[in-house]
Formats: sequence, structure tokens, C-alpha cells
Amino acid sequence: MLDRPLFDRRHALGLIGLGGAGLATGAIARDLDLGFAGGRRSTTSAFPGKSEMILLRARAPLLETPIDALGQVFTPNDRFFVRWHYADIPTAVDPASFRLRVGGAVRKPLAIPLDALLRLPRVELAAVNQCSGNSRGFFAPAVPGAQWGDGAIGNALWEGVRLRDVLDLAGVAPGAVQVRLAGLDRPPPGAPWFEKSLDVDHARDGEVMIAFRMNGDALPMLNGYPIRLVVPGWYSTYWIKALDRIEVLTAADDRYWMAKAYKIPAAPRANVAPGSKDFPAVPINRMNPRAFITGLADGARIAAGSPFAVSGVAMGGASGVARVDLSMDGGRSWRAARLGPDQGKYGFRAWDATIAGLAPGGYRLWARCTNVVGDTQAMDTIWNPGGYMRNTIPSIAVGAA
Ligand SMILES: Nc1nc2c(c(=O)[nH]1)N[C@H]1C(S)=C(S)[C@@H](COP(=O)(O)O)O[C@H]1N2
Ligand SMILES: [Mo]
Repeated sequence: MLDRPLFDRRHALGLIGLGGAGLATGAIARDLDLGFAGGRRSTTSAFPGKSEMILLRARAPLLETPIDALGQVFTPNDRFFVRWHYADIPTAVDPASFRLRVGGAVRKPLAIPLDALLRLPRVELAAVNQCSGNSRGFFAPAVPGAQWGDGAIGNALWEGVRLRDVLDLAGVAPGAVQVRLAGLDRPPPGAPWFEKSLDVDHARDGEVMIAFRMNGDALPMLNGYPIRLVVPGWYSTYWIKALDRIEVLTAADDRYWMAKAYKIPAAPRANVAPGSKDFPAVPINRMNPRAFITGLADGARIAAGSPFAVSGVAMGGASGVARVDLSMDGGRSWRAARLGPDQGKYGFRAWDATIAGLAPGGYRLWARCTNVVGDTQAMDTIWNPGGYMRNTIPSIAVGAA
């Protein structure tokens, strides 16, 4: 049965106004400074299905989550960041006529209606969706691309069906190497479709999911209604939104978005000397660990001599969070923060700590995440020309008076 509340007219009509001019003129709620040169931004609530978001670009939309909205373990759908490459994005989808096509090297090409998709076994998983270029604005020297602060990230509880089960319905042919995925957004004339590919074994690992629900609701139009790919532990460039076609390939995908774009240096931490262009490169893949300080603002003033609370969220990347440690002496010494409940290795984990009262003065507080395989964060910054994979240990200034 088609799940009525999930695919109703409300969602399908939500974006009708998006093509018009004057999009960015909605109620501006705040002016924010993201903390890097050129990082002054305004927030907007003018986008369908979204409340206050930081506006980077109206068309194709780039909307960032304000850091103070990242403190909840599950990022609310109406605060979840938005990133599209091309301006021609789906503004309405008719759930009755929508089909997910599966073709290429398969026994039986399919065009699956949503109600048939929903009859497959359901799976549920918490996972962080993070843009490869999250925090790119902090790169020095600066690199081209969306100048995100730290908010091109969110965690959601995703519900859907396994990509494996969909592939098995069609029957992956012998000799298959990769699975290419694409959605309803269209490139301008002459530009390549936004398509990404996963190795067949990855696509069939039982974790990669076609999600139709996000935090218990239908996906917002801007986050890929009616269905999107979820690739747990991997950067969200692979998380194809408004997914409408899957093609099984017998050779590695050599089209633009796999062969040319989203490549990282094949060097530790994807780090090369600033300005480097010629280095061995590989497609971006698994995420690294990160902690975010969300419960105390940069530059916060606290009462001298009184204990104070600090909190945030952390992610392990491709494996779970093992620990979050705090330092107030530039990384010479660390003490463990308390961890909140473990809601799955790919999701956010809450952390918090109470810091003993400070003598009057200026301080800095660092927060570092280490994951269960021992990957951690470093104080020094990395650089690569794509502005990818930044996970420098974050810090905030704290003043005691
Ligand atoms: N169809 C489609 N899917 C897409 C993209 C896109 O441009 N088109 N961008 C990808 C990138 S680079 C990111 S960061 C995520 C953003 O997901 P979100 O907008 O739901 O936060 O979508 C991914 N999936
Ligand atoms: Mo991205």
C-alpha cells in the first residue's frame, strides 16, 4: 500500500514558487559571521520546508545549518542543510506516476513505482549526511567552491529499503563493476548529468539505503523527495537526491562527476602543500571523525569562579565515536567529555562536560573526537584544491569575568 501521509499533495506542491525571482527576499532573521574572510552571511526562512537557514546561494540552493541548530542529535528536517549543483531541480513530483528505473547490466530492467518499492523490507539507520566541502570557507589559502562554514552537515534517522534488495529485483549481471545513480535534477545544456557511482559490493552491502523517510517524515523536497540514496559513513556527494535511475555498469564510471570531480589527494588526511595541482588522486569516499561545539558560542562570557557547561555533537565518520576529549591548554592535556547514548555508529553522538570555575581572563577550549578504529582529529589544518575533508580540531574563545 502506498503510504498516504508520506507522499501527499502537500509535499508534491511544496516548491512551486522556487523558479521565480525574489527568492532571497524572505524574512531575514539574523546576520552571522562564520569566522573566515568573506564569511558574513544572512539567514532566511524563505525556502519551502525550511525554517531559518544560512543563505549561500538561492539558485541552485545552498543552505547551511546555523551551528546553534546542530546541537540536537537529530537535525530537524526544517534546519537540515541543502545542496544542489544545478538550478533545474525538481519542484513537484507526482508520487503516483513516479518510477525508479533500474537498467544497464541487469537480467530484467525495471521501472518500480513507489508503492512497490515500499513493499520491500524496511530498514532504519541514523547517519550523518555531510558535504565533502563542509568547512571549506576555513581553507587557507582559499579554494573555489561553496564557502561553507561548519554547517553543511546534519544527522537524521533514515528509513527506507536496501539498495541491494532493489538491485536483486533486477538481477545484477555477471561482470558488473559499479552502480551509477542519478536523480530528477537536470544539467544546463552541454553540462553532464549529476551522477555518482558506487562499487557493486558497496552498493550491495546491505547498509546503502534508498530512503523515503527522514526523522519520521517524508523527505523535504529540497532534500530529495520522494526518495534519496543514503551511503552511511561516506560523504554526501554520493547520496543522490530525488533518485530516479540506477544503471549497473560493467566498467568503472568514467563520466565527469566520478572521473574528474570530487577527487582527493591519495595522501594522508588528503593533505597536500597549498597550491599543489599534480598529485595522485582518488574519488572522495569515507568521512573522518569530527566534534562540534554547539552548546557554547565562540566568544562566550562566563562568570569567573563558577563551573560552566559545554556541549556538542560528534561523529566518528565511517565508524563509531569512541571518545570526545576537551583541552584548555592548546592540546597539551586532554580530559574526556561525557558521551550521550549511542544511536548507531554512523550518527551523531551528543557530548557534554562541566568545566570547573575559571579565574578572570581569556581562554580557548578545544574539542576532539576519536573513533573506534583510532582515527582522530589534529590541531593543524589540511589543504587540498577541492577544499575537502577538513576536520581540524575546533575551538571556541571563552572569557571569564
Ligand atoms: N540529485 C542530486 N543529488 C545530490 C546532489 C545534487 O546536486 N543532485 N548533490 C549532492 C551533494 S554534493 C550533497 S552535499 C548532498 C546534499 O544533501 P542535502 O541537500 O539533502 O543536505 O546531496 C547530494 N546529492
Ligand atoms: Mo556536497
